[in-house]
Amino acid sequence: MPTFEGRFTNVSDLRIAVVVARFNDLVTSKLLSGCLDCLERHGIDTSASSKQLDIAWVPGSFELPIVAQRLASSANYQVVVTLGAVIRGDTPHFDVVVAESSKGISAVARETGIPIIFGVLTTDTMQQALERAGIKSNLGWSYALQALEMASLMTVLPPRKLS
Ligand code: INI
Repeated sequence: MPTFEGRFTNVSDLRIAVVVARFNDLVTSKLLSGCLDCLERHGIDTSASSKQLDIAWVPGSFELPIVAQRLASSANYQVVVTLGAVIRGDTPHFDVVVAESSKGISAVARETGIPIIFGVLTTDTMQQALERAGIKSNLGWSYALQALEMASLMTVLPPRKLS
């Protein structure tokens, strides 16, 4: 009985795209910093001339799925990380933005077969979002780890034969 697990090593051929929402960029830029720090410490070249990492900025979390879809379907990346922050207190249409973003991101992953990491913070207050983006811990770091794990796991799973 095989057990399939992702690893965090052998990253030299890995190509990753990160899509970041500019809305609440006080939070999302910190998530991005945490994400890049983790990738760099696991051996990914995060320099400006990197061939392993591309970053795309979108206006808000609502736009994450369409850009994740374009990047995932390019066949240039083994995993895509999406980063956003939707804050209930400041957002009358919080539920709409969160639902569209989360449903869209999971649909893209299933459609393309490329793992898309859901790195969208959904909190009641800006304070809670900042706590998760560096004041207490930085979830950007965790999203990067999940990306490495999923990219690796997909290489050891049986190939998709049915569409
Ligand atoms: N986008 C976010 O990422 N977070 C939010 O909290 C937010 N609020 O508050 O509305 C938000 N709105 C913008 C939305 O994602 C789209 O960019 C916009 O509706 C244009 O399509």
